[in-house]
Amino acid sequence: MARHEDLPIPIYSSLQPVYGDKSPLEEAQLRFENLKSKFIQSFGHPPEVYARSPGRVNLIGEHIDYEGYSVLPMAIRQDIIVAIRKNDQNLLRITNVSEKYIICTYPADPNQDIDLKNHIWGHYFICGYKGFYEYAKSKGLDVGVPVGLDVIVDGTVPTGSGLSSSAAFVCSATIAIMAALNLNFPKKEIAQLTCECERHIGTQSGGMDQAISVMAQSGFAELIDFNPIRATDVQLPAGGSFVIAHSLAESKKAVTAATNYNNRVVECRLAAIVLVIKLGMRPQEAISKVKTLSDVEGLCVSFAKNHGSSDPVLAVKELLNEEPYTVEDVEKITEENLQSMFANSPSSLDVLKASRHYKLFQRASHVYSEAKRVHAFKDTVSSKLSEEDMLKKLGDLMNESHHSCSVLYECSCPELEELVKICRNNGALGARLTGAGWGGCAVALVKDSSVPQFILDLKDQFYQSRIEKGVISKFDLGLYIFASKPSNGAAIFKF
Ligand code: NG1
Repeated sequence: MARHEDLPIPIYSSLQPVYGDKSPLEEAQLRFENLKSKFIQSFGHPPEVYARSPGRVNLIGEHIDYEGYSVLPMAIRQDIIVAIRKNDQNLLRITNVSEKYIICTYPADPNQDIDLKNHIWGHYFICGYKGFYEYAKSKGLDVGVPVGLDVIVDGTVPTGSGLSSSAAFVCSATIAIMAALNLNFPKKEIAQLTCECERHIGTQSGGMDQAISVMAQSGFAELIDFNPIRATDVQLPAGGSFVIAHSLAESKKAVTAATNYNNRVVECRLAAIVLVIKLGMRPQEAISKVKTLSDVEGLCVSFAKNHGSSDPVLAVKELLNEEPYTVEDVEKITEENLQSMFANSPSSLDVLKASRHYKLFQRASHVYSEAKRVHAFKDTVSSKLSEEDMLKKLGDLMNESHHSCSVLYECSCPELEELVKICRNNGALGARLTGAGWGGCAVALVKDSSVPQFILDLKDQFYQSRIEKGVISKFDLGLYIFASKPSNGAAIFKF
């Protein structure tokens, strides 16, 4: 049987296979009807085809996808739907059902530059448009002259929440563009191509979000491996639920890339290069060959073995300084100017402009230990432990992951720390930030039977004061805290 990543995106003529029945189906029917009528209002004709892609919650494996390590997310039911139709105006006209989002118009030109200094929501559609034509060119596909498109978007994934609204949008946009041209490809290719699409927004995105959004299977979390991309179904234990709770601090990943997300990508690369030089590789060779910490893990493990361990963190402890490295410290070891080392990557040069110190020891320790926790999580789920012990062990791994993200990777924030603590104080078996961090959501593992009380306790202890201050309305609470079971991946609808 073909693995599901080898299959194309499913095409359905009804909503039921994706949205199930009862209220989720009714809610989806309303959204699609609304999308269609707004499309007709805006463009004077109905859409030809629709694509949807879900957000995700990462259960474990944070900030390691871009280092080549496996991660373990699941899709959530919140998604982004794109309705689309070709036009003969040579324009990309992108609208949203919510009036919060301005109408964006771009030329139908895949070679246009995206104005990164001016973050507009429609840019994410252009990421998909550019990426699709680059992919077609690299494959030698004849897709004709670039087409104009009329587009309307409806999203339920909260933005800036660590639930990957950006990837859900880039994936649904790219799949809609393909569907408008009657094209479809194996999911693993779409996962790779949409990851590359999103890099047009200026973050050095790792690929987890696009992979799970495209390849998710209802009822399963997925172990996502990279190089090549693969998804393996992971059946989560019955009796436990994952509750997602928003810290109400918005994580502006694209805007803060130079000091946060991309900064960590650069620090990991420097850590990998310094480690491998300390292990004996010539600096020039290290710079040209080594991109990620996973590239040098084998050498770190050999080093550890000579010291009676198999843990690459031992090499980090022995070979890297705990004190932050200055630019001069790194350049002395690498015998190369950092500006020239990253000359081909404008977003990395922005990192160098914004930062004079690099915490190589801390970042590498996080990455190697987090990579191990992902496999420990997967092994625990498939072990013969009793359900009680299994849930406890999974919770412990989530707590360890949060500690590492917070202390070593420094991607938490005060609101997330408060929220995670409240989750644990109210019976969560484990709780951690999820996604890039610096705001956004926490995910807590809670016994099924305790979920309703847990949500009430969080409401009292975290959200009530924020409702009173007017940060959120009590009527919107369901958008900020909810339990989630693993949902379906991307789909195309032709009615
Ligand atoms: P968010 O910001 O939660 O969508 C980001 C990256 C992931 C991964 C996580 C951290 C994008 C689109 N996503 O997720 O690839 O690196 O941070 O684990 O950049």
